Amino acid sequence: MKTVATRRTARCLHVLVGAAVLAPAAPAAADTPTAADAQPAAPAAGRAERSGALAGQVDFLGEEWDGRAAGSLGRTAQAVSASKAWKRSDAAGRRITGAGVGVGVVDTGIALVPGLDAPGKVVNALDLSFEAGAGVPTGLDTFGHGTHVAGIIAARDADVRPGKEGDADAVVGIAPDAHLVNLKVAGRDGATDVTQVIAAIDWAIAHKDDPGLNLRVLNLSLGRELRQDRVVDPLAAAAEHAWRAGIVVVASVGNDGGATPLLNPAIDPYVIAVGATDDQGTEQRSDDTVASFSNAGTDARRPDVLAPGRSVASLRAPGSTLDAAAAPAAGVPARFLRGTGTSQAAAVVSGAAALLLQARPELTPDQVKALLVEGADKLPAAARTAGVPGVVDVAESLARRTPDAVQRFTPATGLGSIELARGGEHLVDAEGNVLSGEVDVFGRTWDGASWAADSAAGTAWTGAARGEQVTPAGLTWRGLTWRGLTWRGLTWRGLTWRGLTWRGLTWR
Ligand SMILES: [Ca+2]
Ligand SMILES: [Ca+2]
Repeated sequence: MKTVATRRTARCLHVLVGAAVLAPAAPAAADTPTAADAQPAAPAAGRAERSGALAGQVDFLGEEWDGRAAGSLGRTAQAVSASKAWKRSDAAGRRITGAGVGVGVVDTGIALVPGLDAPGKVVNALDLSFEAGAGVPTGLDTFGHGTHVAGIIAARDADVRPGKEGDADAVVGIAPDAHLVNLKVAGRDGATDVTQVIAAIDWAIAHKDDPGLNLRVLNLSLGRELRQDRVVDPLAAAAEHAWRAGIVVVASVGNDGGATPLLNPAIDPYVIAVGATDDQGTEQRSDDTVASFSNAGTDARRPDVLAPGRSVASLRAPGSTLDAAAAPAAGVPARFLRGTGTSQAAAVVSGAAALLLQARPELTPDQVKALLVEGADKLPAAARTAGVPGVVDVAESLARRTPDAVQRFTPATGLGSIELARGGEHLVDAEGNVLSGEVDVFGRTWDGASWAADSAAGTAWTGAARGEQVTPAGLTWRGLTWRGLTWRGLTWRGLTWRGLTWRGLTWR
């Protein structure tokens, strides 16, 4: 893992994007929670990698699919009443399944596996990973996190006929007819620099209205510790810029649990901060609780909503890092993995936001957030506990009148430190060179003022032919060309990114 701790060693050995605790290869019968499954916050067996700002877990699920089982996508869709929403229609008479709404996924890429392989389902928009141009197909998920997230948001198997999304054997995500905009920022190791994430957010702002894209939601199943006032933090500012551009930003609160503050950018008050519920491995909802691993935050900032995050079944990226960590044996055919974490919960909410936006395309991000928060249901066990948000109930949100919601927090300037925005997590190359300080991923001096102006104006990216399917070739972000080939010639401190090796692992 190319991350090192500069402070608080115990919890800063992080993969930088939507990391996962890599559980040992323990066979897990489908639908039977494993020991590791039962304790999401603490890796159960001796060899598990504490790798995450968003440490999560994966378990092998196999070929079986029971859409009524705990943790299944079907049950997850019921838990947030998406399955009810699918039976309703928008003003044009189309059923509400997310049709026409684009959801940007800033993650480890997306594998075009069944469920995500329909024409137009995934737009391979941008690949800023170190794998780009290095022999890995553009946008391919070699880590396994992005595909899992994408499946939760918008999977749809080809054999699921319209109107049959709620069938028990239907493999569908929360918004089965939404399309996904693949914004890949990390490769096989799951590591990325904060400037890569910011660049991806900037891309979404600049290209949200490209023909066919209609990018209205941005899923950020990632986060870092906030180490400076969010009003100056560049990552928080990027998220706010997207929000003000009309994009609903959905972010995971983090998997450290307890009173841990929300991660950045979920901690930004504008965005939708999503915590996870634990269904206790049972189908009934009466025993559901806030997941122990879900950051509760502080009085200054709590999660906005909750959604299922325990052992959520979704699509597997064959041959990926998580796949190898979760599969009981190499070569075992399987389509599904179960993932545990607030990454999964955020994906559920991104799907729910897409449903709302199909039904009412005129909604502002503030209104989408208000509708989701107001419609949410208190968990039975938490009904009288202050500061515990409700579980998304998208059917109720759809039934509510559009509120006159306008958030008025102090806007972020983004003029703070890019180094502090890394939250103590750094890329490290094979020679031990650490990417740190007031520089971007190219090692160039970070100019916060000019970046903030470009980002807010949606002009941080140039050179892309709008309306075309975009690859990094020829694209520039603030004067930097993000062509895959340039990675190999990178000369930052003699860095050869392709030689990156896993470092800084902690096993426990
Ligand atoms: Ca339950
Ligand atoms: Ca409700």
